[in-house]
Amino acid sequence: MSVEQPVGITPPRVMTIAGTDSGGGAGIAADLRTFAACGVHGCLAVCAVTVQNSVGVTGVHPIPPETVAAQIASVAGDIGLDAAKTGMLAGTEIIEAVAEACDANGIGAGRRTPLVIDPVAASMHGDQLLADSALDSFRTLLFPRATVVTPNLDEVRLLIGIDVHDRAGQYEAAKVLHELGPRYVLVKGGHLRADADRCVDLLYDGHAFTELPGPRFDTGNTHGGGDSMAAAIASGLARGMSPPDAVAFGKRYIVEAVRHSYPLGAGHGPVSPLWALRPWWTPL
Ligand code: PXL
Repeated sequence: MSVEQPVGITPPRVMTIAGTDSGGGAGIAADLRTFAACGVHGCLAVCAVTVQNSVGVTGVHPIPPETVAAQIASVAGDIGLDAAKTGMLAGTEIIEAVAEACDANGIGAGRRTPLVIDPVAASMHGDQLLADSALDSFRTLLFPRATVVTPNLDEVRLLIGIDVHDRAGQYEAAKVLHELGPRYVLVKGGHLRADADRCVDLLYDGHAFTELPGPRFDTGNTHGGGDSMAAAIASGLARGMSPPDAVAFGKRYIVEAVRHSYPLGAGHGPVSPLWALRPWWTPL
């Protein structure tokens, strides 16, 4: 008998720079499950700890900005990163620290490590996850560094003051957001009431628009959906896909995650980032 050799090889490495959700539905919990489902190794820089369940958020505790930056530098300097994404960043000081850490560690559009910015501002209950004063830092410090930004329509309204009610509004918002500097803008259509039976996301690269249609599911269990989609896009980028291919990959992924969403607690349940997991614990 000899000892066996393990068979693992290093997967693509992706970092989420985001907040925790004690209910395990959104934020870093969703991102790490998405990374696992997309075949990449997930690393994390915790920016805030939230106290929340399926009904709402009752506490937000930001991490010191220098600790956020140190997590990024520590991982980038040793493990290396093939993509990164941001989620809940809580406030201006953390956004500044993240922008500086991205520059110092080769993260951002045109650099070694592509960057997906999900401009998280509020939970689906309307609980604030970003200080109002931080919106400007998002626009000026993070958008110009982004490979892809992935706002939903609430975030579009907060960021650029455009209330989108129809497809034409989605196009207009994409153009205005692109002027803030990201390589690609994905204006998600999940909150568009005009689309009763489908959900059309719109990708814009400054020249061409691509509509990504998908089904709409009759469910309130979409907690963590935006996080998972951005994490899947970052995973696609880490796997070497072009941004349009990574966004299409993310769309395919999130449709299934919402199809498999489930009730949890008395409020909004989560999407299921691990929908693709084969249940190895049941008999084949
Ligand atoms: O889904 C947005 C989001 C991101 N990050 C954290 C959250 C939420 C929504 O509740 O709690 C930590």
